[in-house]
Amino acid sequence: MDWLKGWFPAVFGDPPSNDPPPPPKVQTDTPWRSLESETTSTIVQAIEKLDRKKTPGILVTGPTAAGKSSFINSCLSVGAGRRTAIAQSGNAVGSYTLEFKQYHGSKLLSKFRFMDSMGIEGTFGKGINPLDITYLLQGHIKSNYKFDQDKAIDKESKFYRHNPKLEDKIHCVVFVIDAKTMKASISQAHVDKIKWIQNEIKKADVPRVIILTKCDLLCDKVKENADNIFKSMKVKRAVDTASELFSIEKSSVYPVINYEVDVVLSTAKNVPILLALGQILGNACDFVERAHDVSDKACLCCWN
Ligand SMILES: Nc1nc2c(ncn2[C@@H]2O[C@H](COP(=O)(O)OP(=O)(O)OP(=O)(O)O)[C@@H](O)[C@H]2O)c(=O)[nH]1
Ligand SMILES: [Mg+2]
Repeated sequence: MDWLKGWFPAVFGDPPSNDPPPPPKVQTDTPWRSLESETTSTIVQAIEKLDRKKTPGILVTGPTAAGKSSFINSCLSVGAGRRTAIAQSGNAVGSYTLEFKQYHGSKLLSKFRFMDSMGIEGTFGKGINPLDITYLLQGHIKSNYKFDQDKAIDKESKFYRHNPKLEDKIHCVVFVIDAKTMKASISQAHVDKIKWIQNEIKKADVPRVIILTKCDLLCDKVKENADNIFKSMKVKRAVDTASELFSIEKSSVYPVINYEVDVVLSTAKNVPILLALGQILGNACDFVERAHDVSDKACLCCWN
């Protein structure tokens, strides 16, 4: 009977195939994130129009070595229109950044403050103390404070600010995650710690954005040509995973390639960074606006 199947596949159906399933698609022809109306100049114009009342503050946090300091440098570079590398980045055992540092943007980013912090680690008692993040949110920690992994800031410390003003607080939190090692290197304990921190941020009603760095290391096509970032299926899948892992909408997850060894800026790297900046800065300004409304309508003393 088997020979009949070969002659009449329509009746007997196709014989089962032993071929392996096709590999997942590497790249799409049209970008999976629509950039139709988002050109460099429209994003820049939108950023220029933002109201910078009370120097909006952006806290950059996330796991150790994810590219937090590099992301700050990338943003400051795009804002200034030239390469700057003020935030120290590099590799170390544990976090390379040990102190709380505040950087003021220039030109496009004038009045915005970017704050760098020690990395979050999966092990208990290692990396930034999660409670310090809650103090940072409320503006209680002053610049140059050296984080203590064993305990949160002491209220007696000269770096503790007792009466933070609105301009000392955080108005948007940026979580930086390494796109390549996101799933492999984040243990459940690490995810739980990050989720606890994210919950504190939610409680404080501060907006969150996720940045996926190192997309060049995640996908060869992106490494070959940074323009492929929104066509790469690997990058798209990383966005989906981050959205699920950290319970945040996909539209708040931004893949980028940080400026590292480059000495000049390129449009291909600028566009994803600018897209992210558009949302981060917009969120921060909205938060300041809301805080103003609250202080106008209700308790003035809360916001100083
Ligand atoms: N290829 C590539 N390397 C990156 C990217 N972003 C950061 N790096 C590299 O990753 C390493 C760590 O970057 P940092 O910016 O210091 O990371 P961090 O999150 O500030 O690290 P800690 O301060 O130690 O918590 C450095 O060697 C960077 O050059 C990226 O988008 N692509
Ligand atoms: Mg750092």
